[in-house]
Amino acid sequence: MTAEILIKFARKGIILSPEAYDLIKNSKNPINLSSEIIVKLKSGNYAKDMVPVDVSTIMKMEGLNLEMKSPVKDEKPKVEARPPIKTKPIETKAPENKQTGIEIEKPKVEEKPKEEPKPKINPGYASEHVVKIEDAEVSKEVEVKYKRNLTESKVNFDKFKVIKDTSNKSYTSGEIGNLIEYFQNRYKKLSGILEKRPELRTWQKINEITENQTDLNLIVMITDIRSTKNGHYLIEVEDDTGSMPILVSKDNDELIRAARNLMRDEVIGVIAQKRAGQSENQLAICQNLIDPDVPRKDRKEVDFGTVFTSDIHIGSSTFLEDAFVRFTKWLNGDYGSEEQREMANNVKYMIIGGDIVDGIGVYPNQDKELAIKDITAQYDEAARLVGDIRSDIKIIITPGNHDASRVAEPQPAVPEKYAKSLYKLNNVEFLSNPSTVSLDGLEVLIYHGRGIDDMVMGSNDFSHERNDLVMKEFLRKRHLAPLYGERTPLASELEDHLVIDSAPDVLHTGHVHINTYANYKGIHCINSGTFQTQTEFQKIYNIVPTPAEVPIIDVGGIYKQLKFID
Ligand code: D5M
Ligand code: FE
Ligand code: ZN
Repeated sequence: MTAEILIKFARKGIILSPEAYDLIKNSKNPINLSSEIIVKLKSGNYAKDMVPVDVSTIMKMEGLNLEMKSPVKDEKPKVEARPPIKTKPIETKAPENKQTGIEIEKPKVEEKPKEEPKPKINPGYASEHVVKIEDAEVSKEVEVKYKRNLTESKVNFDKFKVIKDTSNKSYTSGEIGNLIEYFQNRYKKLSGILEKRPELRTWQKINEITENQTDLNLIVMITDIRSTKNGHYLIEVEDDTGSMPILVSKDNDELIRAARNLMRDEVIGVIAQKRAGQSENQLAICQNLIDPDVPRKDRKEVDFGTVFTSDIHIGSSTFLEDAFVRFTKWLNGDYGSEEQREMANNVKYMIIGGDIVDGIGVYPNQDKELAIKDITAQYDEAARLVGDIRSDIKIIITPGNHDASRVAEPQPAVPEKYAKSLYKLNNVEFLSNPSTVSLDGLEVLIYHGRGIDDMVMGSNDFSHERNDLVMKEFLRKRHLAPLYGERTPLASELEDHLVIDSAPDVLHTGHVHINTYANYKGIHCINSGTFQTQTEFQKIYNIVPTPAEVPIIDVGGIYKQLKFID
């Protein structure tokens, strides 16, 4: 916990006075309070370099949740510290079992920002691909194939495959042993990927290092990262046989840059040197850091279109129903220029990557912004709107943090009991978050995207706007939530389902409400934005959404972004 708080601040270039640290440590929820303070500092006029914070700075911050721990009963921290992957389970306390029933997310920061959001030009935004769907007259004779309830679909979906769906694969019994197995599994999967890298062909375990050896090739999990007084990084690493410290020297620019984005709990290859005669696990000097990374992929030349959506937030008073109806009309061939209707006619798949509804009780005072205050009624409304889409488009629905699934990831598919009316539509598939599908050979990894929040909080190099950079980092790290249990509650499973087992053709995320596009080694990295305007909660975080823009991988495997709003 101590290290966690200090690292959190250190990463943001904030120095705490010992008194300020004590104040935070003794608060009821130190990790949340730390996040609140960091957010406040980031939205204020503070210098980018080291910011000193003492008790009076904290006291001056309005609206902080500064509740102190009661002296009798200590509050259990939200996330248990990760046990070393080599230890055997002993009498440690079991982590919360997250899989029973629906959980409502804990209240988050409630304060207003001091500054108005500034309009920015976002280089991750795919402006050159944007096509405005025109408000063209469509003649009544236009042929609408397979309109719902009119004609039955004859489209062949034989080549559609679910590659990975974790909905029914929650084995966790909530024992600490599972948490160890979870991390051992993460290590095993990622070391399996790393050991194929030529630089790591001769890798060894920490306990195999001999006294006279100088060159070390290791595959390790990061336990701790600290910057030293002299500007070096000291990384504590472990494998299933032992642990040791590695120094990244400030004099190696390239390595220091790579080390900036290292995250606790990620698995990497380390090439390092130690002095001969120095005992096995003494400090070694880092020569190279190797990410698991993805191989380059060739573009799949598909003969159909796929539309990517997420964060529709049906039930919210800020849901853009008109724009969404324009989108469904376009899909049905009832809207847009002739060429645009032709594009719609080729669409075979539609993905809804989470937050189809706004849910209830997701953040404080959300009910004030709800048009529909009942979760089942929200899914009924979703079924009405989505049910209007022609029935020969296969619709894949995965949950987000606003849906009626457990909040811990991986999230099982939205349960039928809340979404009966959606389940009645025969062209809808419900899958987990994350999940992987093959759309007639086009492999799509769907992930709602809470891991993006963690990466934004965990590194100065990332922001919500440039979530395209975060998606690339996910692919390099081969993991969708590298920072265990920061903001993304992870269920302790026997298998780490957030490891990117195989390189997809498309990585589809949402959650952030900001459309971005990047192509990383031939992989389309797509964030599908939202159909919701800015909420009060997003104002706090200065998140300016890009609503009603729908990315499409069109015939030929070409990326475009369709705009349904002026
Ligand atoms: O997320 C909507 C937006 O709010 C998205 O840009 C992420 C941001 N968000 C959501 N939760 C958090 C937390 N806990 N910290 C920081 N930013 C957050 P939605 O899931 O639709 O509410
Ligand atoms: Fe959302
Ligand atoms: Zn979300």
